[in-house]
Amino acid sequence: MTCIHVVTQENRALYEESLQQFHRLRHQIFVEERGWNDLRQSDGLEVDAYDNEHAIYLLAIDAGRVVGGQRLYPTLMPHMISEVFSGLAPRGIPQAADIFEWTRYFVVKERRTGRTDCRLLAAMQEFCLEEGISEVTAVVEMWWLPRWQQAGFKVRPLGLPQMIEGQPCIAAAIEISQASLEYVRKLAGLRGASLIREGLSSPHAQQVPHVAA
Ligand code: A1S
Repeated sequence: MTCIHVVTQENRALYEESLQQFHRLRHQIFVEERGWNDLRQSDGLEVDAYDNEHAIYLLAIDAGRVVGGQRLYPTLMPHMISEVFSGLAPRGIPQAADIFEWTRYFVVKERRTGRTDCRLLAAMQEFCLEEGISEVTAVVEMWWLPRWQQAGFKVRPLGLPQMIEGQPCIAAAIEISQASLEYVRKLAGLRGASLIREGLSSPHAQQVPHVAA
């Protein structure tokens, strides 16, 4: 059975093998499948500047195998929108202790039936609600907008779309709410809380850094 595990600096020692799989899958999916060649690494592991002690991973794991994943990162730290894509948010980049950036979202090919996807979306809402996170920001290709709408997410564009590597992309902020969680939980066929927090003191928020912008 697939479960979504929360992995942070605090419990990563329990998940070294899963994290290795996650980075390898990121390379297979983002570099080899999606063609994001700037991310190519000779060791076949996709690791970037934000894979550090502040990153929080929500990993979909089935019988020891990572089948999907995503990353959250504090916006009070320099992050992808502030450092690379600031032009997509011309009226200001949302940065606060309760706003996290959402990146590196994927489901492995064999699980692309929508179910693992909905579980990952529900996990993101559930984790953020539990941690007092009110919004997540993301840079996405435009096809995410109807997907989020179908998932019941409330989305606030941070600017107009721009072409990035031949694809129209947008920066957006997604509201975290009980209503969104309940909506996507139904789509995922979940009745209640679903996150595994092995080896973590709960809630995690005390470890989330409150760093000056
Ligand atoms: C940053 C993301 C942030 C959120 C953090 O009938 P279809 O096949 O057309 O239905 C598809 C499309 O409508 C759309 N879709 C998926 N990939 C697309 C693409 N590359 N271009 C245009 N539209 C695309 O979603 C529908 C369902 O997709 P799916 O793959 O059949 O199934 P599933 O289970 O919903 O999985 C969706 C995801 C996006 C998770 C999966 O396709 C995936 O992991 N893709 C590779 C990783 C990726 O591109 N991640 C997003 C950027 S990270």
